[in-house]
Amino acid sequence: MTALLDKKIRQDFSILEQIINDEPLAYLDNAATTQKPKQVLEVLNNYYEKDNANVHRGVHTLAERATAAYEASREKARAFINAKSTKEVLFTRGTTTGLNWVTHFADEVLEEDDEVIISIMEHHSNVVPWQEVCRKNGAHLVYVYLKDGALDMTDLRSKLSSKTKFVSIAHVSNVLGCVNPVKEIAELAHEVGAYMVVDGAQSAPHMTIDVQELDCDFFTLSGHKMLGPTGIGVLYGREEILNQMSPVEFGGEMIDFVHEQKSTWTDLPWKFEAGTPNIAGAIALGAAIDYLTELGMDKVQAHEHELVSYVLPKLQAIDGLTVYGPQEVSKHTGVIAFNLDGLHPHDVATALDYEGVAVRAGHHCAQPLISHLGIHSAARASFYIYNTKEDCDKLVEAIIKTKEFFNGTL
Ligand code: 7TS
Repeated sequence: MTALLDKKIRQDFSILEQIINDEPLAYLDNAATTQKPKQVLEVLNNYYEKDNANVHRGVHTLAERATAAYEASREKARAFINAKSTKEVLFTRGTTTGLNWVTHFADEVLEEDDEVIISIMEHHSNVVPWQEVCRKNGAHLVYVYLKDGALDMTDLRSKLSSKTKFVSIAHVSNVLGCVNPVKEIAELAHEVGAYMVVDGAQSAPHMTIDVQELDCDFFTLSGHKMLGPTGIGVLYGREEILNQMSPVEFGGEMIDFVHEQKSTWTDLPWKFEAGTPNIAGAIALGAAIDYLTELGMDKVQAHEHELVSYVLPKLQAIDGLTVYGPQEVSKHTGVIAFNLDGLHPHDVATALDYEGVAVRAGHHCAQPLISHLGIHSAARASFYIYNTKEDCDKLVEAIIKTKEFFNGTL
């Protein structure tokens, strides 16, 4: 039992106590979204029951409380990723919004024949906005491919040039489960004068993040993948860049002064937060950050590593089962995508659900990767702080049972 489970954290997640199809639930779809502990739900509820008011405008007590709690969460998010200043921490709807805002900046910077480098393993939210901005500006989207189930750094080096203006890479792949060396890539990107964008949707929930150490220009995360509610996330941007960058949305909250024909913008970070923000979401994200910080991100990572060390060899030993991404335990995070020979992953996921095991099946919003792997889809188990070795055993047993069932009937 790891230090995390000694603290009996499962008691904080009553949703996990459910019986699904006569079986205790093994929730292994954490890369899609994580469950929320009671501490986060209490903060959310408490805000609406006691402090609900709009932020940055009222002088009454509730408005002051709401504003203070909202801005306190920004400070928690700043500390969580070690940004220099809260000016660099923008609240968004999530990673997708964050990456769209970055490509809005790219739209102001890119010129014809410039290049944007991404990898073949990117989530659609780190592909489609770049496709659009490249198409509009006559720039080219250049892909880095794989080696041994992970990013091919030789390929990346060979594609960097003075034409490269942005490099945008997932810190952790939501399919391959590999960790990309984004610090090293940021250094290479900066050598050719390019901006470095890190999609941290699958890393921020699972490891310590230090944007200053990574030396990236932008970093995105989604609150719902790290115990927080949906509809809230963070875009980190280097202050000098955010100062140059135009706001993406216009309206209330983000202005300094509005004249009849033109307006001026307020300071960072509010210049980017037009309209009433997701106040409750931001405050609850702050509670999620408190929860994770109290556990310790090193312990979170160690716990998941222990689960992967336990389950990956068991999965690899199943005849006819292919695990995607790196095969070594040391290189694989708690995202494990797989296929069973001759079985459609949707059938596998449905059969696992009969056993109370929740996994995702499909293209995982990474169609370029899925095509590159020469498959149509995959099943995926993904782990988090509240998962146990019993969950791992349930997964393995349910897969073996599914295999035997289909082999017997096909
Ligand atoms: N980037 C990566 C690497 C992701 O895994 C996801 C979501 C996103 C970006 C987008 O995050 P959002 O919060 O804006 O939606 N990934 C998944 C997944 O793997 N299954 O469901 C959502």
